[in-house]
Amino acid sequence: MPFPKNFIWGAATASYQVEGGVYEDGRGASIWDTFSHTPGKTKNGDTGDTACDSYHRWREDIDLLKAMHLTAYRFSIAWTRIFPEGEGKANPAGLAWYDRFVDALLAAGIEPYVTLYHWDLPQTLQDKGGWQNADTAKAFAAYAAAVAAHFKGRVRYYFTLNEPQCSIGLGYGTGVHAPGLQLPEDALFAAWHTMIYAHCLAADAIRSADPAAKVGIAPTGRICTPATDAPADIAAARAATFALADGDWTFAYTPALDPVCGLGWSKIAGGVTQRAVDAIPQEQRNALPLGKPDFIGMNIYNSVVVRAGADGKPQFCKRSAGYPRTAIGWPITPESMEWGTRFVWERYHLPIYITENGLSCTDHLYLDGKVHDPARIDFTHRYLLALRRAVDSGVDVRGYFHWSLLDNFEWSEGYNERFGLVHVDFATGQRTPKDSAAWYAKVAATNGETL
Ligand code: IFM
Repeated sequence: MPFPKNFIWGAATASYQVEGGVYEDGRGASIWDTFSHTPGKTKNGDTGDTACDSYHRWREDIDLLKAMHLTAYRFSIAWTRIFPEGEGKANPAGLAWYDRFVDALLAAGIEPYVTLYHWDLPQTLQDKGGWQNADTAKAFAAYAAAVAAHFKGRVRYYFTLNEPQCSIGLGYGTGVHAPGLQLPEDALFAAWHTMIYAHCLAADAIRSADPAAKVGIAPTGRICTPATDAPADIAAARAATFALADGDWTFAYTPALDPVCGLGWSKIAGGVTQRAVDAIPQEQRNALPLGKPDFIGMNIYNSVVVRAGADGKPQFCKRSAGYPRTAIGWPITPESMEWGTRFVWERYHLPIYITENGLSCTDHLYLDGKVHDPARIDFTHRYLLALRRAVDSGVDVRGYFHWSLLDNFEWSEGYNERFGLVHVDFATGQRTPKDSAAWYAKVAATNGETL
């Protein structure tokens, strides 16, 4: 059975992970330039200086999307190409590059889904406190307004933030991502809040600049799936999915979605974070309704199994020995698609896009010149079947974006992890579609009928 009519099939990337060209056309430095150039921060000292060289090879990327019958591309705009200093005067050369790119996508019949912030904060703003400074939220809104006004009528779908869980949790909490800070809990929550405030101001700015544009946010987070179909296990899995534990609250959907979907902060505050919630200035609380998204983007990779304990409370189940996992070591759990989307739909009642899903494999060119990646085909097949079960049960899922179109710069893992449907030789930039690209092309062409 096919997916619903008008279901969107796409692929996703992010600016710093694929573009390269970091010194071109007046682009300013971002925190990832600084971080990746700091010794010891990324595997092998890898940087995004060249990445997939999409800044120059973008026509090939569009051809690849077309060859896969994909009708949507989720990519991010590099804030520092538009505002090299984060704010102030826009850079015409930066806008011109995205003009060429967006126009070519549209000419190819591919709808742009633009992410405004995929972790590459202008370094100049970081120097003024980054997400610890509420002015960053205002600068983000000004950037969003400029982009929405410029691309009015050409870009219809925006995601403000990609995975605040990682920008804040990993960037300001554990410090394994840029800018590499390790803030105490209250300060961490304050930075988190600035980012949510930024989403709200930006959503408002986009809608003012282009009333026809639709705005979403693309978080990730812990998904818990029930050990059995027993109602008690399902209730326990749902509760554990949205629960916030001190020390682990950054890795949940709740603190990203509750406040902007009208459920407020108070339900998510517990322990240490309650103090920080109480400290949010009234003016910033008042902005929350502006951030109500038109849809939710979910970046789904895996989940944990939960059962109801004797007292009904969630109990986390141990994974079986030798459980299936990807090259990076993440568990393979297709059920995360079904239950994750169901739980988020039940809680927020907003349309959902799967804005990321995929895996890293140890892909290489075989003697026959091809890249055989049966693991990616099997993984994606299983996750899509699970997604269709959710759709069949009434969850409003509008589209699926595979992560990623290309092998690319995997942040602190450097180029070690290959997530692409298309293999990239990082020495030459040569693209080779993997077997999974041909397989996914059939899925897209038949709207999932072949699954
Ligand atoms: O590569 C990342 C992406 O930038 C954000 N979501 C997860 C992907 C795989 O780790």
